[in-house]
Amino acid sequence: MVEDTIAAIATAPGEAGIGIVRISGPDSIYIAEKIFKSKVSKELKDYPQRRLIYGYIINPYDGKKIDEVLISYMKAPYTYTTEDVVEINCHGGMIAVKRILEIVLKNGARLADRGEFTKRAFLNGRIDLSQAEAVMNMISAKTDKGFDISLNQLEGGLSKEVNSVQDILIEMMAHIEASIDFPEDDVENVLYEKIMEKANIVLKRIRKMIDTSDAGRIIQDGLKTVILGKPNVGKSSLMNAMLRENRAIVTDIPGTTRDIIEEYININGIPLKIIDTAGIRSTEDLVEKMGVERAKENLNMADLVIAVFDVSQKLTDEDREIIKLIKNKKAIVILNKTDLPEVIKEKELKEHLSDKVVINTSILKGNGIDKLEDTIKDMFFSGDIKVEDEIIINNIRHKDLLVKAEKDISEAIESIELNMPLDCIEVDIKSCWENLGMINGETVTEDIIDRIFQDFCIGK
Ligand SMILES: Nc1nc2c(ncn2[C@@H]2O[C@H](COP(=O)(O)OP(=O)(O)OP(=O)(O)O)[C@@H](O)[C@H]2O)c(=O)[nH]1
Ligand SMILES: [Mg+2]
Repeated sequence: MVEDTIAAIATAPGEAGIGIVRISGPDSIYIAEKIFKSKVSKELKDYPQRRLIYGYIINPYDGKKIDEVLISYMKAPYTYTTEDVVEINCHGGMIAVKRILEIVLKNGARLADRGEFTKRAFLNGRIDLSQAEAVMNMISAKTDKGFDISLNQLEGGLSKEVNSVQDILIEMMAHIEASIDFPEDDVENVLYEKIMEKANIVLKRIRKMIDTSDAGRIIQDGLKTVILGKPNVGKSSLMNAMLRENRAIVTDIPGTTRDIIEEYININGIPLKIIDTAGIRSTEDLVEKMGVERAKENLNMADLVIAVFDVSQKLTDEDREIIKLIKNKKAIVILNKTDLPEVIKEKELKEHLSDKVVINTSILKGNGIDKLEDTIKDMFFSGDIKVEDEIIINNIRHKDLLVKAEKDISEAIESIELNMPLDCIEVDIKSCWENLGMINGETVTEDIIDRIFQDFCIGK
């Protein structure tokens, strides 16, 4: 258990109805008693816990009112951190929360580090590491589905699966240990068979989790979609049409967009992180040149490219460069400006783009956008993803560890096939167990824990 008492502003800065200052630790109720004055001249401890109590925060040194508040206190261990917790609901905005935090700190609390409340919940054993990480993913979720996946993890969905796979690994190690200690008790062949069977189950279950990670990442961060094309073909117009607002500047001057513009949209339930880029061309203009470089950099990390061409203009070298750039990418080709007389023929372009879906649009007239949106959905999600009853990996750290665990168990299987000595096999099984343990925090080191919580927001 931690000895000191921490405090932080738990709500986001800015104008709002209320703000919340949260205190956790052994002194939190004592501190609250010093600075709180109820409307009906009772002490804080005269009220039951877990109730909102109306009154004032006062400066205990001069008795001056600091704000009108609703305060509640919750006693250990049934709290977020498992410690005594006090929450002060005060007026929103910058001033009230800051004043209250100051007075709380002056009376014995220490300013909480990032994620320290959740870290305490983890260190005190209320939640495991994957659940703590789920909390952060809920806060940073960009979509409803992303939120639901993390909610499932917070409720222990992922932990349960990881623990259960770990249990199988422990059984395997126990079998091996027993036969090393009492070699005459078990017929070796039977043991190898038994271990093999279990190893295959472990492999299957780890793979099943890994298989969800692409969808999980897309749901969490959005499908990274880069709009690419030479200048003036209608890339920014497309972005605006998909966003249904005039986000990017559109003009008939080639080279209008010079930096990348990123926005989140939801298309048929799929979150898209859509990125408009500077038109690709060789240019002497330094700013535009950097924009073109950025466009190409973004291309490398894209899940999907929407390549836009202008059918009213002849195919140029710039178009050909685009065709080359998207060759090995998941891409949809847009033939835009079909309201104008067609100069590029679809057939001609299709010769270069054998495998790509081609959609005709007139963004100006609003034609073809629906078809584009349907195509995106079909490309990435054939079925609907049900997040309620499925474990979906939406955290890159978890995915990396699962991949390591997969490698360990695959190596164990290989060793079993080769009839390697039991203690060799056990090494891989143990490593697999350890890698899984880093997901739920069982085998994780202090510096990794610190690093994980560094990414949290203040006050959580
Ligand atoms: N006729 C016609 N004009 C269009 C269509 N879509 C876009 N435009 C026009 O084409 C011009 C360029 O559009 P933008 O969206 O700025 O093109 P861009 O590809 O973003 O251009 P850069 O940012 O310079 O690379 C604007 O005048 C648009 O109104 C279309 O379907 N038909
Ligand atoms: Mg543009």
